[in-house]
Amino acid sequence: QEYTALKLKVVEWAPKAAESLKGKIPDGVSVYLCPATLRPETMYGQVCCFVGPSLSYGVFMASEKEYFVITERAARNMAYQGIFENEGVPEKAADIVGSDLIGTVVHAPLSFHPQVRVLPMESVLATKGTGVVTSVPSDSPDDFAMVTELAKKPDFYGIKKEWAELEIIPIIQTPTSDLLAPHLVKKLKIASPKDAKQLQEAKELAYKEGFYQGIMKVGDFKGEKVEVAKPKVREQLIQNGEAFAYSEPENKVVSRSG
Ligand code: ZZB
Repeated sequence: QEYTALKLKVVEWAPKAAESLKGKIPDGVSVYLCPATLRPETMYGQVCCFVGPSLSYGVFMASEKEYFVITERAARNMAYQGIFENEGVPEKAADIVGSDLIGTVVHAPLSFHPQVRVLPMESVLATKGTGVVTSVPSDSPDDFAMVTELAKKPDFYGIKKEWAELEIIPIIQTPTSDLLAPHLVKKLKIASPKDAKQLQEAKELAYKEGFYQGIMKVGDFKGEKVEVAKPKVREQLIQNGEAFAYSEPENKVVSRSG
């Protein structure tokens, strides 16, 4: 699976993160949360960045001046792929649990909302991507369901309501809608992030319709087909040093028949 890993630079740590990282990261370095995405063309619509609250993350040295917050598993893959200056074994500066990252302010490249918050999402898998997920509720049904839930129960999730209420701006026009994810969530009567089966269906529909029938509504490739714009946006992000290519082996499914 070939992902685009985005670099969301930390602007301000949440108090718990600041406390737990104190003295562990050199002064003057940039620290980034690095979500892995298959939809670089949707980055204009980022409204927050999800971490799994109970997942373990590390702060890994990518170069002398840049550190990445990702899972240990992703760091090992990256070290192996030559993404880090030191090839081989990743160098970890600190450990941090997802819940301590919540509330951290990061800079989201290309987004209409240049600064977004780190928010919790229980369904983030430790075994996929980097364990960090950037949220685009206009085009990802999972993300729309989650931000809706967070805005409904901010106290339960230990966040401020306004962190989950950034405006959802249309990014891609398709024959059915310019806000495909909210449209599908409504159409399939998805009530919460727990409706996993319908969310899976909505995701598949959104991928297909977005990719084959979508037209960019915003950005440098406005008016172009998503199919055509996707690699161009990706290349632009990489050229600007705001993203990098990250691939991971397909998860092996253990066959019953051996
Ligand atoms: C931004 C984005 C915008 C995404 C969109 C999707 C969509 P998939 O689809 O299952 O193969 N993701 C990445 N890592 C994780 C993780 N560890 N746990 C849970 N979700 C994760 O996985 C790829 C997508 O799943 C990624 O692309 C990421 O969300 C999320 F408009 O990034 B995406 C219709 C989907 N639209």
